[in-house]
Amino acid sequence: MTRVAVIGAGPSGLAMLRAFQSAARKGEAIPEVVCYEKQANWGGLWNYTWRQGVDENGEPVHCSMYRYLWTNGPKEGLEFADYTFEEHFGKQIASYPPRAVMFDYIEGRVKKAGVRPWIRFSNVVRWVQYHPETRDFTVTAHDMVKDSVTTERFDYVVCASGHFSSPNVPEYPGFDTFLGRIVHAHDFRDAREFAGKDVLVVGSSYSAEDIGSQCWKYGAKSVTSCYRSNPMGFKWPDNWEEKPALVRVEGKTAFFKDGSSKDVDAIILCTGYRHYFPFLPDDLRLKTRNRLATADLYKGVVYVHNTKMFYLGMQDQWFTFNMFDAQAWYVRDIIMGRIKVPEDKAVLLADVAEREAREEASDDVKYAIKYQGAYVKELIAETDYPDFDVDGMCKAFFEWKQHKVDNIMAFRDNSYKSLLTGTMAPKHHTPWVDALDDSMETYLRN
Ligand code: FAD
Ligand code: NA7
Repeated sequence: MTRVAVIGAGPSGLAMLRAFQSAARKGEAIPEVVCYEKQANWGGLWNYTWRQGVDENGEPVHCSMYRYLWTNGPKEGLEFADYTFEEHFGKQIASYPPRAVMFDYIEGRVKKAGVRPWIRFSNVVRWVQYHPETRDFTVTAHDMVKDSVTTERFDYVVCASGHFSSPNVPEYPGFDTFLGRIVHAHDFRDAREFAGKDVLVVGSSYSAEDIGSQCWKYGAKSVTSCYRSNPMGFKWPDNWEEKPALVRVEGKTAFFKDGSSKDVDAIILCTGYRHYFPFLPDDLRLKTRNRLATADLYKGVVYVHNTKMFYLGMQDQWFTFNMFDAQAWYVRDIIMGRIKVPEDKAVLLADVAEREAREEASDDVKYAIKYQGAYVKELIAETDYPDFDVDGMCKAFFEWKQHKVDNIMAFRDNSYKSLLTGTMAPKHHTPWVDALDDSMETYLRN
């Protein structure tokens, strides 16, 4: 029997399981699927833990999320086409759910699909090897509950281990003698820790914006953010200042490229993440920057150097859950022989080069959103994943971008219409700045 190994039970890995399960439900013979998940539960980054550094097994903690995280884009842009928010919650809910609400939604679909028995939890994949003579793989994993290491044979490997977990941690002169706390976004958990403090946020992307906003919301005395390339440029509150690049720190003082300085109590490095696959040998390991057209992936999913190896969710992301679904359905159909991957490697490489060139043709944000929307459409056109209004989602993302420009501390108070059900989301009962309790119970009280 054909065997498929899936590494990771986050949204991407779960999409893979759901894709196979939906084929099985239609009466098709599917391969045996084994999903290895190093955490004790599913949900990937959305499976929140208070832990930092290493987990209960001494493994690097996967979670990069924090308490009080609400989605950074409208939920209407990430809705599963085969499982709507209304189906899950029995009603339409407001547009920027907190993490716990999102976890519940992610879990609802796979609970319904009944795929939990396919997952080996607390199983850390240690090594994957391809055997050219038998044209198959062995996957070696450590079961942390049984404390035993297994090696099993598979015909295909799908790597869905995520790429926002292994932090990129730069060092600046003076860090080793800084008289305060230095933490990377990956280890940031609770904004209340920084109440009453002067906080410096390094970076100018999503983590910098949101972690700075969290600290501000939960009572930081001041927020200073600094950018290496481009400022975020929002209309910040009075006690938030945006500065050019950090140069060095001395004692508690941070010095910036324009010669200015600021005394700070804490430095939060929102300096991004690395694609990191310590369990993969050179011939299988993806090496790419965080971008929309990942290196070496035909159709964004098939590893060009070994077409039995797949990667899900390795792109930088405007689209998330429904893009992972589009990818998973596509990979499923390759494995099940319905979609053929060209045998000529030059054709695969040309596909990658074309995607890269098209991405690089413009650095306009709307262009980038449409680019990824077109990619989602390209994949779903070839599978039976339910068709959905991708252009409508792009439009929602354009509006979201504008809402942030209008008021960065209030963009989450806006509502959107579901592109799946056509229902308008209710306005949330409390403005985001005042909503300090973000439990699921409180959020759903609309
Ligand atoms: P992950 O969620 O990272 O899941 C990967 C899984 O693989 C994990 O469960 C991990 O334990 C497992 N794994 C890793 N290594 C191994 C191994 N060796 N053996 C076994 N298992 C392994 N997206 C949105 O749509 N909206 C948001 O608001 C949003 N906010 C975000 C906020 C933060 C702080 C971050 C970091 C990301 C956010 N994202 C958001 C993007 C996020 O990437 C996706 O939502 C989603 O979690 C990606 O799913 P994934 O399955 O590809 O990866
Ligand atoms: P991103 O989006 O990869 O952004 C990383 C940021 O860190 C970006 O502003 C970089 O600046 C900056 N960076 C990287 N290295 C450095 C150094 N050495 N010094 C200063 N600044 C640096 O990561 P995020 O964590 O913000 O977002 C990741 C995901 O989490 C995202 O998809 C969200 O959904 C949540 P640059 O522009 O490269 O100069």
